[in-house]
Amino acid sequence: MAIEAQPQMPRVWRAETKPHKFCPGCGHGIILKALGEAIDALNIQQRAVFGCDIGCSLLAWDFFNLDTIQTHHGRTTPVLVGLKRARPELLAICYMGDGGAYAIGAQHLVSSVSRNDPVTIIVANNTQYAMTGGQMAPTTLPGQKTETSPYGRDVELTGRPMLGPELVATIAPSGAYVARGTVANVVQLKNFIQKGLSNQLKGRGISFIEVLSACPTNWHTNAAETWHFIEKEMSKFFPVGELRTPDGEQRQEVEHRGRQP
Ligand SMILES: Cc1ncc(C[n+]2csc(CCOP(=O)(O)OP(=O)(O)O)c2C)c(N)n1
Ligand code: SF4
Ligand SMILES: [Mg+2]
Repeated sequence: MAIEAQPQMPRVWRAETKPHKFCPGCGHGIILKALGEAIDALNIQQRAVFGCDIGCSLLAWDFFNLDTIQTHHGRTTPVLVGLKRARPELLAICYMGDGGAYAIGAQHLVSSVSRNDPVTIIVANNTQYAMTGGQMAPTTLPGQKTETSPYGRDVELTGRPMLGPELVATIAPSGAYVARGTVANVVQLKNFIQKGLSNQLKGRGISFIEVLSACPTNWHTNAAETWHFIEKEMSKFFPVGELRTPDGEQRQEVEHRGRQP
């Protein structure tokens, strides 16, 4: 039987809202709202492709009215780099957790940064593997208790917390944009994400934004404790601010408090 060609339906862009699937108090929803607002502000809906990883980030697979690809543990970056090479006019947004970006997917991140791939990577740092129940990740703070560090992370045994943006800022060629934002400052976060997307629009180089994010479910914290942990504990190790701007200039305002032994 002959199959009739379907008429091409025009894509309709309209403001919609839907309930999210994250736990109450989760940081992912805040980051994604900032991302959505940045996409709207730049009016790039028709060119943007959203890539999400395995982990709680994948719960965003149907949030945006954008073409979306979901991959596993840090592979979002190479998959979207491939897409960007095939379709350079598209805007590739790679969204993943700290486990995906800095553990099993670390080699993809390093390779991509070395090549200065023109994609925008956003990493939600919640100091652990959240979706699988709160295991220790490269970002777990010294002494922090997780499912796999019940007595607190021993840095002598397991190393110090991974400083993703500092690593990227050190090895990225010129044209890179690198920043660390926080869900505790959404206006600044949206600004950082918008700058990262603009950098890709201008074809300058890779853009990398880490975001300090909340996971009250696995931290076992109430609202006040959650905020305290982000603002007082996490930001001590992971200083918030811009680390590299597209002209290659190193920003000075970031205090590297996390480097202390
Ligand atoms: C290749 C691969 N390895 C391991 C897993 C198991 N796994 C699923 S989610 C997850 C943790 C993800 O943690 P993170 O990237 O930090 O995201 P979060 O859930 O914290 O937002 C792991 C290890 C997987 N799905 N695929
Ligand atoms: S487990 Fe943590 S990161 Fe995952 S949805 Fe719940 S609060 Fe968010
Ligand atoms: Mg995580």
